Amino acid sequence: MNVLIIVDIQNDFCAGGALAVPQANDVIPVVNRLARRFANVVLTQDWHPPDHLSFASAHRGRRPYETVELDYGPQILWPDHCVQGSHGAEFHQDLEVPHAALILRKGFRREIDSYSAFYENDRRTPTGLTGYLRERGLNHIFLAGLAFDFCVRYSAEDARAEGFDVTVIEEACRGIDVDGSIAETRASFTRNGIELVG
Ligand code: VGL
Ligand code: ZN
Repeated sequence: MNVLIIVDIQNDFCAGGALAVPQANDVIPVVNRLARRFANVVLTQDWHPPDHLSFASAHRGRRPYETVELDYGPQILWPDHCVQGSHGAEFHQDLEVPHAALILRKGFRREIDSYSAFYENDRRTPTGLTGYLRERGLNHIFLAGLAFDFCVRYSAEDARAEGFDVTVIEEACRGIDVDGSIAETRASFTRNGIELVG
């Protein structure tokens, strides 16, 4: 059975947001239309405490888009974004998916970022999403949302590694592109048997 996972369509990733993804707002009507074709929909929501270690502001002398070493390996630093309870963390008001059955929040632990909807950035701490999808018999995952080269990418790779069939719908995604990360994402999808359509 199919499930659509809509990744992080939140104010901070849209126009005027703290970590705005170029052309992010263009995907909202595309995603709304797409979602109507799926009986099963999951939304993810980036959801950080105010002093999250993925924020450049949490590291003295560091700037956004620099990379630092954290306990679990390299971490790109971001502008403060998607702070729990803030306007920036809310879903964009034009996102219309009333039948979404689950909202999965991620990145809520101060010490670990979580791009993927399945595992935090230590690649070991599960979010519980695999169990949810398996218990519900949802074995083919379609992905849409923001950002193509971070949260969509890591979610797709982990989903594939967990044994799901994975299709990423490119016209329903937009990327950030840090140092060629969009091209790298496409190459990784090809290598890993992740279908890219649209
Ligand atoms: C994301 C960077 C930081 C994303 C989240 O949703 O792709 N990117 N936090
Ligand atoms: Zn984040």
